[in-house]
Amino acid sequence: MPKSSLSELVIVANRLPVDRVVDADGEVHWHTSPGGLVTALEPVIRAAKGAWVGWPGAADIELEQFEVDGMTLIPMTLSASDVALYYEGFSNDTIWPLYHDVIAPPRYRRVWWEAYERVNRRFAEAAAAATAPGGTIWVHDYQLQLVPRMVRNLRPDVTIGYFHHIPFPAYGLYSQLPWRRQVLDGLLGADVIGFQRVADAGNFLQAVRRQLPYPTHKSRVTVTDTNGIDRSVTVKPFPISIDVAEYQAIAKRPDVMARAAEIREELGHPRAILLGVDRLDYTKGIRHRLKAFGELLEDEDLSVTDATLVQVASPSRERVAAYMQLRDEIELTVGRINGIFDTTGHTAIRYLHHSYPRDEMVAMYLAADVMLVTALRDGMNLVAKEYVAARGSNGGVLVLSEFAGAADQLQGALLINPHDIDGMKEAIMAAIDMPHAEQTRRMRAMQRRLKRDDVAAWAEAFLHELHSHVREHNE
Ligand code: GDG
Repeated sequence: MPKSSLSELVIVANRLPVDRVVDADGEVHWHTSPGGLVTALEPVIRAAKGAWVGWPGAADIELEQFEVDGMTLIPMTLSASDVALYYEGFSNDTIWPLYHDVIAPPRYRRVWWEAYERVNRRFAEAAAAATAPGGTIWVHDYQLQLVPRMVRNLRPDVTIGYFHHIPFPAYGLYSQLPWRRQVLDGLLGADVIGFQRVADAGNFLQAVRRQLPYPTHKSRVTVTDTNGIDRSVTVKPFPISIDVAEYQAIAKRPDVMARAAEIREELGHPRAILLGVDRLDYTKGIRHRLKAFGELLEDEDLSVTDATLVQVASPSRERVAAYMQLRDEIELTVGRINGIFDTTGHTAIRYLHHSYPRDEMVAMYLAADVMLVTALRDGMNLVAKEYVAARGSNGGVLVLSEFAGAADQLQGALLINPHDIDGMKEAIMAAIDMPHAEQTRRMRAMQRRLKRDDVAAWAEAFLHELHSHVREHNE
């Protein structure tokens, strides 16, 4: 890259923030995907003439770097074997289950680890080559845990941040990882390491104390680099959020409100619509949710005219065996429950194995009286925050797992332990029966907090910490 086009700020994430769109003439275009991360980072990236290093999402795509909405995108090519070993293997079949409290058994395979190292190195090299002298590199998530150290070795002049979107497990589980020291050392290449929850940061610090000879004090680790020089690393929680104003605005649009009314009508106007929106993932507690709802119908606490559960389960990681098995189990359970309880006019569970446009998701949030977020373990869970933002003054009840990071901020929810099926059943009934005044009181409190702590505030807090860390340690 010519020196003049080097960037002051480079984001490194597994995925580029764009979707590939093929128009009627067969021409390929790239549109920024409307995720919260892009929205939050777009203004900062634009101001810094920033770049984003990532994978376009399909194997063997070779692309030159290109510009979208004032951002330079630097696409990384992954071969079919890289996808199978680094992405589906080590990232999604080793780290993902291990870091989510081994809900599914993690598989430890040396060829996957070797591919993970190899691909992390290529991301690090691309980021190092794109960054201006003294610039900033912000690495995202569990697919790229080795990148901070690799970048530091290549570019000791740059400031490096890392944000971890998923949980960091307790030491007793983390210690299973055959490459536990290498991963900690990879992360400690950063100046600031951000986690979702206080507990995640605590687990990480505990793992460092048990595995590495570096002293820790409060939220600091003193790392001795290979050059013998001591360096301080800050480890802190930065709970991520959503673009609250954007969700509020969509929810107020007449077409979206009309669509919400239409959804209620299509479902036959049950007394209560319950909603679940998740990637089809074993961490999300979809089976536990179905079990609780099925038992409420069986016990005759509810009937299909009282309540319908709409479950959006968007397709995810479909080539990983644990996900194929989960899909079979969920579809079997939904079929059983519907077979027993459906009538010609009403369904117990409307199961939707699709992805929807964001407007349609917001219409569903508006149509739903009760939102069920029953994750067994979840870094944050943005769906919970989106529901709260979209509701405005319409009331509605959020039933939220205490094992989702969002539970730390959304205290007005009915908090549950999803392993306790009886407790979940009670919370669902309490949600359905909650007086409207109490619903709005709880919603308002959550909305106030959410408005203050939106995704822009999150990005600002992280970058502020990163820059003050550097000032403190260079003076
Ligand atoms: C990881 C962590 C952490 C889902 N289906 C559709 C759709 N979605 C959108 C939701 C939401 C996002 O996807 C999912 O975010 P979550 O936070 O709920 O969960 P993960 O995908 O597991 O995300 C998580 C997050 O990273 C951020 O740090 O919170 O803990 O696991 O925005 O609305 N969007 C559309 N159609 C769908 O069918 N348009």
